[in-house]
Amino acid sequence: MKKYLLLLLISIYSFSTAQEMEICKCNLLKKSEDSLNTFYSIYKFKPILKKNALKPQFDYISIKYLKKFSKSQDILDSVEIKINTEVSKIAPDTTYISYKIRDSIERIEYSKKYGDIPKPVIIKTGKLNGILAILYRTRYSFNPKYYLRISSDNGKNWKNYYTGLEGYKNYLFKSNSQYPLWKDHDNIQIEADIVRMIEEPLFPSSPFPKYETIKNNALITLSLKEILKDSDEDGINDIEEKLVYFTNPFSKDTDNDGINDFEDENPRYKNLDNDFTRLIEILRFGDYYSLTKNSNVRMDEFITDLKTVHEDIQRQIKNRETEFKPREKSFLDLLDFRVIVTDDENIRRMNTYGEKTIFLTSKEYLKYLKYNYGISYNPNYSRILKCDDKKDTYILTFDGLIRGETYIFIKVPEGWIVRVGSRWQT
Ligand SMILES: [Ca+2]
Ligand SMILES: [Ca+2]
Ligand SMILES: [Ca+2]
Repeated sequence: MKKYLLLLLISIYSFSTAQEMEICKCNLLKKSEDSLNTFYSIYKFKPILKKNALKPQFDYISIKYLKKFSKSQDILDSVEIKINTEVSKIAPDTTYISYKIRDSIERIEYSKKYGDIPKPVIIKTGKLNGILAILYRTRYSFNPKYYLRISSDNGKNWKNYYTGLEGYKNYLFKSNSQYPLWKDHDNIQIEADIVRMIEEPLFPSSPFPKYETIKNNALITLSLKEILKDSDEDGINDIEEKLVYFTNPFSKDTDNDGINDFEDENPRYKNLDNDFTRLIEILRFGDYYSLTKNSNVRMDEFITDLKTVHEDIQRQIKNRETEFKPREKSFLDLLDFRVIVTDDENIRRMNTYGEKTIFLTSKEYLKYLKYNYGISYNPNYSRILKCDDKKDTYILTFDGLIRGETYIFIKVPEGWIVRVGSRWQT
């Protein structure tokens, strides 16, 4: 009788454990600290203190406050005005048409350039003793970054320098500043509002963060000595290598693969090509896993065939480009990148198909967040771990901006059987 009771208890217990645990028992995953889940579960957004926002972020920055200053509310975004004017002429529920309008106006406006920088992103230009400078911001809407582009030969050649500053963190540079950009040969200056984020973006309900202005009359001076330092002359200044890319500021080619840090789409890790990298590439780049046998969109179980993964993904990308014509590439596109957080060596070395990607370990990511806004939208992969109780079976968790999944992979002669164990979505 006792024996039956025990059996009954065991069966109740195993029935109530999570579905993926039935397929895969993995102690390492339970103990693992490389998933950011724990980090997110205790993370709570808190605005930085006002007094900290007022402190200069780096020692090459100095701030003074002006009696007479330009007002940021007088800055007109001429591209947005043009778009709104055109969109207001159509029926309110035609999202697709308004998207088309936005796209066509942006294509025209962003093709107007000063040097090689599209005019809409330029904050201010200046010339001193024949040296041209452009202060501009990148287009990424969550964390636009401020850069300086400089030419000593009247615009023939330009060099690019990250200022270490992100839009809104904590300076909103003013394009209507009355002060000349060059303060003197060693310093540039720009008027700014000092702001702090008071509400984080929340997807998908409120995708834009909210800000509060703390001071509206600052004049920020940036000392060029630090900003112009590009020790290894790979085109990325030391500040950006240290704070953004986590590449080696003293090596042109951090991962030693023959491609220089600036052009390398995965500058920190040499690409690998094995069954694991191909599998992750299918999950990440295969359109809705369509590179699989008998596949429906987002099936919970499918078999991957690994032989032609690279060619298949490339073909999908080509097809997409004929459907949606990509915009003319500008210099700004070269500064665009993604961050993927993972402690898995194979995932860090996957092919990224033209998407500049910075792979960071979970530890590095916490450092990255000190200088870059990034909470909640950079995807995180756990390590691919072997299940303790099954042969050739592995488990992986993925958490992204609006969805997350746990995968179980089983190695079979033709490729992998992939099971989606559990899934969340906002
Ligand atoms: Ca460099
Ligand atoms: Ca470098
Ligand atoms: Ca390289």
